[in-house]
Amino acid sequence: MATEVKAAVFEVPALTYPYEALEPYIDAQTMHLHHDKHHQAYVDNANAAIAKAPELANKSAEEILANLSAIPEAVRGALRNNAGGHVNHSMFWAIMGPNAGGPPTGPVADAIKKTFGDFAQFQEKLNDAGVKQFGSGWTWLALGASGLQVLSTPNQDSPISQGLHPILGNDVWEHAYYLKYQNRRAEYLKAWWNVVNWAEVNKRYEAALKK
Ligand code: MN3
Repeated sequence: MATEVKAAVFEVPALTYPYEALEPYIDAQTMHLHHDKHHQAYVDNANAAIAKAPELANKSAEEILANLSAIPEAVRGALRNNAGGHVNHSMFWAIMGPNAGGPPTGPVADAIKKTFGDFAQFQEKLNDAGVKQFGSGWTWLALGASGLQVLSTPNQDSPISQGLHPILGNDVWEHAYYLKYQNRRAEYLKAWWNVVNWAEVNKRYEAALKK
């Protein structure tokens, strides 16, 4: 009997903390909808696209995003949006946590200071990029050939597709904040720093330095 080889499929990673753990900055209902419904939809849509292009089944979502021009045109847009959504949100859950926030620690703290002057100037820059991102998107700290940089991207576009390594990112889609903050995106961006897990951000920074 032939062994059935199951194609690799993407899965939503479980949260490592309770849904209510980021209160009062991010409410439990937003976390439930965002993690269980929105992220699941990106994963389902990415898997549906892979099913149409099974030659991609052995590629990681990051590999797909790093070279979108190599992806068959029939599924390129779907994977840009949905593999992007999967990678972006997987990072997002990981870089947040309870009993977090405060000033950065470790090597990323030094790099932020060196690049942006101090933490406050970096926060202002990242928040500003988030406020100015028209419509839906993300605001990022990413590592590139010339060091750290702040950028924003529309929709679920990943800095990976620009040859950058995302270190930290905040979701400025309305689904990330609307239940609690309504139209007040700037207020959400400011509050979000209270849930940043710098230990995890440092892990990503140190991994990116080696790439
Ligand atoms: Mn989102």
